[in-house]
Amino acid sequence: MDNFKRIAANRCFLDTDIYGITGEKFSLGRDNFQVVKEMIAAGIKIIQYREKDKSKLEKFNECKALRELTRKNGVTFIVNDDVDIALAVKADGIHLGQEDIPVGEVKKIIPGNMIIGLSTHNKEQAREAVQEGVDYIGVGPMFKTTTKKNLEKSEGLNYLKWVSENIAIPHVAIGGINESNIRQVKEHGGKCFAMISEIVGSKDIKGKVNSIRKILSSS
Ligand code: TZP
Ligand code: MG
Repeated sequence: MDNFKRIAANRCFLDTDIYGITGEKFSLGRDNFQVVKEMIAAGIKIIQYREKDKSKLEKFNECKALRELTRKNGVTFIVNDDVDIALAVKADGIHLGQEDIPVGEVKKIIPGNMIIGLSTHNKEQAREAVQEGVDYIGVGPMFKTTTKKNLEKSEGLNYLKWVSENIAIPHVAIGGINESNIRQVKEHGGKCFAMISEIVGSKDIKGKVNSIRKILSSS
């Protein structure tokens, strides 16, 4: 099955606007379940569970509940880092970083229809990701952000432009994207935009998503 078919088969909406990612400490006191409910109500169709400081059990319990919620609402659910949790809750996909278990090894233990996303920060990593057969790549960071510790170096917008012109698999721009710079990201080839703080840190998630969508549709 090729990437696009696999993504379609998994009801994965990478060609449409916003890729939501959790981050409870940026969520203004709301828990991940509440925030994901609000993201879904705002029409976000792909959501990644990402928590760096919680125990395995906490992450598993949250993912179990979020898997149910996303399934009921036809939303694609991706788990960051933890392949075991992705498998246990039957997530639609797993998102890996350059320092996680290698893609080839992960492929040996996940079902063939599970989506694999891989974060990339430069051309070499993007080319390698294609070779390894991932379904989509994360591209970034676009801008400086304090949301991620040990932020990688990247040529940001220029790297995204190169990806959009040279890499055939779907890509998701990430890192410091907000309402004021998203137009620029789109102008550099961005098609799908991952955001943590701009979405989860918004009091009115639906209002925020609507105004981002207005910008995207007018540019
Ligand atoms: N990978 C590169 S930057 C980043 C991740 C997970 C953090 C994105 O968070 P924000 O708040 O949208 O800048
Ligand atoms: Mg990781």
